[in-house]
Amino acid sequence: MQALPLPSSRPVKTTCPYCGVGCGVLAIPGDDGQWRVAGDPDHPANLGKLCSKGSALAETLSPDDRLLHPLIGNRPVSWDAALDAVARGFSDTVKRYGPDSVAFYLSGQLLTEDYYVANKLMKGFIGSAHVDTNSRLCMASTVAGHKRAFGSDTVPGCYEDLDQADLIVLVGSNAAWCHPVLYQRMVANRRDRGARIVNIDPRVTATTDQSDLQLSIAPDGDTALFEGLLVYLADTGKLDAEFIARHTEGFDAALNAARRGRGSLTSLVRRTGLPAEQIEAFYRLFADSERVVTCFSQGVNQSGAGTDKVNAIINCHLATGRIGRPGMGPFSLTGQPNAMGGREVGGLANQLAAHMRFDAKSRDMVGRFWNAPNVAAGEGLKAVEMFDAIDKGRIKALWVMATNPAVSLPRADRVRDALSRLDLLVVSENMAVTDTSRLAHIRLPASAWGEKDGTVTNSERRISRQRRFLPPMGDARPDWWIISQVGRRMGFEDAFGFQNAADIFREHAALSGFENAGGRDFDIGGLAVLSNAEYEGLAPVQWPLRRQAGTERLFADGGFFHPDGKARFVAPAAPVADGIDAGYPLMLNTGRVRDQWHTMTRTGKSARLAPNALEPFLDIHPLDMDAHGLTEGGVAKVRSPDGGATLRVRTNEGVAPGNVFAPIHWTGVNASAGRIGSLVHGVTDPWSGQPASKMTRVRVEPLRIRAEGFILSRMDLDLAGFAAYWARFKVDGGWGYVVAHDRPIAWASWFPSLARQAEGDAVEYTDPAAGIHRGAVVGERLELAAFITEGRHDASWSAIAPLLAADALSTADRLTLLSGRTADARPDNGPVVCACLGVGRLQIEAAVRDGHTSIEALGVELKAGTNCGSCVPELRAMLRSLDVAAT
Ligand SMILES: Nc1nc2c(c(=O)[nH]1)N[C@H]1C(S)=C(S)[C@@H](COP(=O)(O)OP(=O)(O)OC[C@H]3O[C@@H](n4cnc5c(=O)[nH]c(N)nc54)[C@H](O)[C@@H]3O)O[C@H]1N2
Ligand SMILES: Nc1nc2c(c(=O)[nH]1)N[C@H]1C(S)=C(S)[C@@H](COP(=O)(O)OP(=O)(O)OC[C@H]3O[C@@H](n4cnc5c(=O)[nH]c(N)nc54)[C@H](O)[C@@H]3O)O[C@H]1N2
Ligand code: SF4
Ligand SMILES: [Mo]
Repeated sequence: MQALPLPSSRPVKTTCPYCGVGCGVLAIPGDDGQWRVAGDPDHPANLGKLCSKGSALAETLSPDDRLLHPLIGNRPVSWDAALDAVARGFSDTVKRYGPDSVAFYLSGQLLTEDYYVANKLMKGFIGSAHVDTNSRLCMASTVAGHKRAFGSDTVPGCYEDLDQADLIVLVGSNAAWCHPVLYQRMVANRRDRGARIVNIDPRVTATTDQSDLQLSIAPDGDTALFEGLLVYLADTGKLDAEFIARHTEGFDAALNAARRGRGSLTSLVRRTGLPAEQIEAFYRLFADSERVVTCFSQGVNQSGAGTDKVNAIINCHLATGRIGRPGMGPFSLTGQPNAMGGREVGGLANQLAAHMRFDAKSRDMVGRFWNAPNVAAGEGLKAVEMFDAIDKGRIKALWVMATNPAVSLPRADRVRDALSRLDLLVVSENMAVTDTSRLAHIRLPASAWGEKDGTVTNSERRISRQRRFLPPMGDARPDWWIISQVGRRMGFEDAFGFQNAADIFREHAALSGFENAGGRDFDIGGLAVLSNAEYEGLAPVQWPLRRQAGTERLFADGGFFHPDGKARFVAPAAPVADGIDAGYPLMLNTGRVRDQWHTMTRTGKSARLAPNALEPFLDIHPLDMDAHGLTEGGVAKVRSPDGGATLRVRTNEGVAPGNVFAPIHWTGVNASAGRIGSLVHGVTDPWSGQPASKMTRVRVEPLRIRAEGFILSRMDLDLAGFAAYWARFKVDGGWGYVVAHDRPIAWASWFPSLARQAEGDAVEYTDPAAGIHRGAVVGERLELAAFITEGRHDASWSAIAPLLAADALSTADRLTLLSGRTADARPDNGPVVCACLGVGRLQIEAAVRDGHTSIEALGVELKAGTNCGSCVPELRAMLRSLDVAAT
């Protein structure tokens, strides 16, 4: 591998490794050797803005918890030994059982170059197509819907459309939290140009806050709603007859099917769960706004009918010719930073490479281009099928890169069992311990954000460079290097001789343009001639990019990628009725919180991001809470036919009765039983194979709590056996834990055995009559503190957390510690609400009491909400509730 020189004193332009908005980031070196991050004002995706997660990136760069050396079992080994073992393991398995006995499971968090090499090795040289990716859980239904409609997986529009639209329809998207910088662009359009926003989501979310119309739709009611819209557009004369005639096929059939499916208004009301007035209000807005963008995300994709939902939406845009023109079009908001890049290289099991399929012509072409002996004969297994095949012993060796399937796949307990049965599990990771890597035979340390180099493609088809500004941590190496080394050791020296990321990118670009006379949408052939220096300096560009500058929008004048150049209307299948199961009366919806990214391996390292959601929770309507014997702030045991989870109960009137909601971020590493994937059923969409992760039937019952409290610790603790329920969160200087016991606490034995996990002198204060138990382990510094109360807990972890961050413990602090405060009675700001600027709940409450009773006034007084704006809905909710309390 050629080592590129590291930049030293100037800011480095790179991109955020989280969501698909793809914000440009400046990494800025400080005099103290620390790095700061800021939004890149020149990047077209964000024009200098970042959200709370992006702003906290510098806090994730520490060596804590990193995987630093290749490990076989738990034994550190040299790279040579590890790579030989991986290559031998895969070669031997292929020799014994054939190419279909091995698989790769990849991720939209790999860079395009990493992804390209992995796909080439498996599909071209090992000769199996069992390469799938976590994008199967994420964007697969959109890919399938795009291909059915357009003949290609093409996002037609660009971000500027969100600035120029008069109506923005959000379907199954909590953009305020999940695509925050784009959402703020939409909000700015609403404020400055008067654009309307319609939010279609079974839940009231932070995205509802700036919407003109909230449609709290029944789960999976979307297809009916958009079929009804197609009929309405036809009946009110809003069709673009010329566009339909010249550029599409199948309109009449789709409209007839929609008329049959829609039935009466009453049946539409029943199928969508929406009042007739709301449906009509939405239809009128859509019909009367020429410039309309429909953004959709996981509420659409993660469904048993996700592909049909995508097509029902696209149908309405094709029927009105509102596609590929400024301010209009269907717009898939992609999840991961490189969800799009993964699609481009063929990371999905049903794609070959460069948006090609497994037809004879494509296989021949790719085989010649790669000079590959063994191009896979046909499609491979999609994620859920792949893990079934592992479960059944048909796949014997698996390499997982940059994803955590033991947490994020449906039926996650079964996935975990299947992984533990593999002959060979190789995991490439940044982190030392994940639920998946715990089961690995071989662990390979991958370079993390800041250390790696390559490209990503965001939601608007824009390719940007991710640049390194740090040396690799420990023995870490870029994923592309690791895969290439294994390829060479498997006997494919020539095909995997890449020296750097630029070599790979040029080959990828050349393949996209190879024998491509315009028949394939993905063509960046124009970039195949970049020199290393040009690649290094590459400015963000949009594809297609045949010979020169990129293309902002596609399809305004047709030019679709079906052989006849026309788009297709697709009539959705009739919905399958969801049977009520009396044993599992509630419908579990799952999704994200504002400040955490997936399984928290990176955002979980930031103390600033933790307080927004400390624990895994279950949001439930107050009526259901009462009906199922739960209490606000209590703990619920949740069960589905596939598994269980234990979650904190929060009432939420924005969740419809009969539904509950839980976040996806907790794992076996950071909670007692927070893995939501263990509950989720295995239903998948018939076209895309994407799991229906938003709709699982569950039942709930209370966990009876006898004592609860918190622990703060400098070291990560093993709490197995110490509490019925616990969850870990980051604090400066160590970790915090909330804990709850379902039995009376035997403090006299409990605390000493906990204290053994820390080094220092144990001190205790207990008042058994009051049910108060407090203990600490102190040395030079505070090592551990545990506060447990029988009954409902009242002490505040945030009041003494500063002691953990301090390098030394003063005598005065030693004396006051167990009373739950610091000696100087440092103000306790409460849990952080505005993560960007670190403003706490108690500070905000005090400011409101002092008369700062508007968002603007709070912004002036505390700066809260003035950076990314994602906490504004929460500030507004606080203002409302404090206002109610005051009157
Ligand atoms: N903070 C944060 N941001 C992220 C991520 C993260 O982990 N944290 N992850 C990134 C990734 S990979 C992804 S894929 C995106 C996901 O981004 P989103 O899709 O916006 O996020 P989710 O919370 O998964 O789901 C969105 C909404 O779908 C709703 N929903 C559920 N069922 C239905 C239904 O039947 N119909 C409709 N219309 N809506 C429904 C849910 O109530 C939820 O509010 O976020 C990206 N951004
Ligand atoms: N119930 C339910 N389940 C879901 C979802 C849902 O909404 N509901 N959403 C689904 C969706 S959309 C997604 S995208 C998935 C996400 O689920 P996962 O992909 O499983 O979650 P991550 O935590 O992002 O896992 C990424 C892992 O890669 C590591 N990593 C990060 N960067 C690199 C790198 O450069 N190289 C290597 N080798 N490793 C790296 C991280 O430390 C982390 O362990 O979850 C899916 N599962
Ligand atoms: S919106 Fe936030 S998470 Fe997404 S790319 Fe931008 S800074 Fe990163
Ligand atoms: Mo995703």
